[in-house]
Amino acid sequence: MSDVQTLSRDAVDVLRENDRGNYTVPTKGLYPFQWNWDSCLTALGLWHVDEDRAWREIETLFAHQWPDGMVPHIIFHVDDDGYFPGPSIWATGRPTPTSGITQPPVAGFAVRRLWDRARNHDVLSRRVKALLPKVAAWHRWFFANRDPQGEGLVALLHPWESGRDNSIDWDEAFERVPTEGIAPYIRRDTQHAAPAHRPTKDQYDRYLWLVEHFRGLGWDNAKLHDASPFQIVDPGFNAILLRSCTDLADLAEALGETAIAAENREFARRGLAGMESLWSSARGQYLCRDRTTGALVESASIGGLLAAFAAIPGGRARTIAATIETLAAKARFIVPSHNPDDPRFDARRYWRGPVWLIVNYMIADGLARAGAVATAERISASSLDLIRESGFAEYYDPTDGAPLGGGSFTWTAAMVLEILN
Ligand code: 9YW
Repeated sequence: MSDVQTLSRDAVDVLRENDRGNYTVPTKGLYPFQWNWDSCLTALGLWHVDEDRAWREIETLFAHQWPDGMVPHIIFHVDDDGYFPGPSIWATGRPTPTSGITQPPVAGFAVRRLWDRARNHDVLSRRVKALLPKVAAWHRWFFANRDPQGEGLVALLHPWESGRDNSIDWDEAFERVPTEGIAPYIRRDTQHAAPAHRPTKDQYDRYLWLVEHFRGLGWDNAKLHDASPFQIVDPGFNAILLRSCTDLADLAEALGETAIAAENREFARRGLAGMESLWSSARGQYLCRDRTTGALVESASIGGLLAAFAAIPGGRARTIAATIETLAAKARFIVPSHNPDDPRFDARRYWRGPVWLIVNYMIADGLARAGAVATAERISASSLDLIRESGFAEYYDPTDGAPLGGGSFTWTAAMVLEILN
């Protein structure tokens, strides 16, 4: 068997192991439910195995969309005490329990990519037409609830929304999140994965304070933004949203849904203009903005490189490619989730240094579109090297490639199928 065949076969095995019929768990034990952006990226990998199943992954997610348009970050399809915080802590009152916050809106991108590859558009068009208004409602929800001043960019109200839970980007803002009064709790994640590779207790206390605070407001999205002491405009998150807006607009246009197309085109136009205010020439990348202070966050994380996923100006994309080339001289594997020169960099702790294949995939996709093909290829090659050395882990140490966090990880396997094909 060739190298490519072996990698593909092993990736398909991981997807099968974690398949629960209509959705896929990120990995057994550590994450036993459906996660939002995991599912959308996983659908891309599933397509290589079973096209119908790929669409079903996304349809299942949207079956649990909230009436106001939000698509929650976790759907608790089954009971499982192995994960904390479970449904009783979130207490969102949904028919199938869900969390009360959202995650990077990669669905618009995924749906368009699946459509572009579809073997038979006639068979799929009814199905896709049913999904389009749901994705559009989620995008509308973002701008209505997370951009109250109409800046064109949306804020995260909880680090878990970013998908980059304990990034250095949140450290300063997190100082302002209290911990007093939170209910006693027992973490489960540290029973499945090494505590030194996970967020700290201090961070968990703050994550939970925010959950309890929002729960106290009845999960009313009209109130949460202004009531949150944590409001961060993350360039990576916004780039995913803006890319999804553009992709949804293209798809809607192709299917004759002109109102959805026009609305999403406008979201993308305003957002891309707004992204300029996050650019840092000194660092050769975008930075987060703390909306509570208005200041840029001096933290060179992968969030500012992931911005290349959206249609940013070509010059910005080329600078990001050059920045990634400098990171390649500092770490054996790219792209580290934080710049190794920063004293806060931690090669093994979750989003404070390790490499994540999903982020690699999105950055490489954006750079290739912008013409920075050599860097895009270098990122993809480094991603496959990690798999060959260390298998399908949740994340990897960029200095030595050690596999970290959960094993047999779904979206890592999905990205391998994407890179190989
Ligand atoms: C958690 C499932 C999720 C991802 C996030 C990642 C981690 C931990 O795992 O979150 O408890 O939700 O940070 O991006 O969706 O893979």
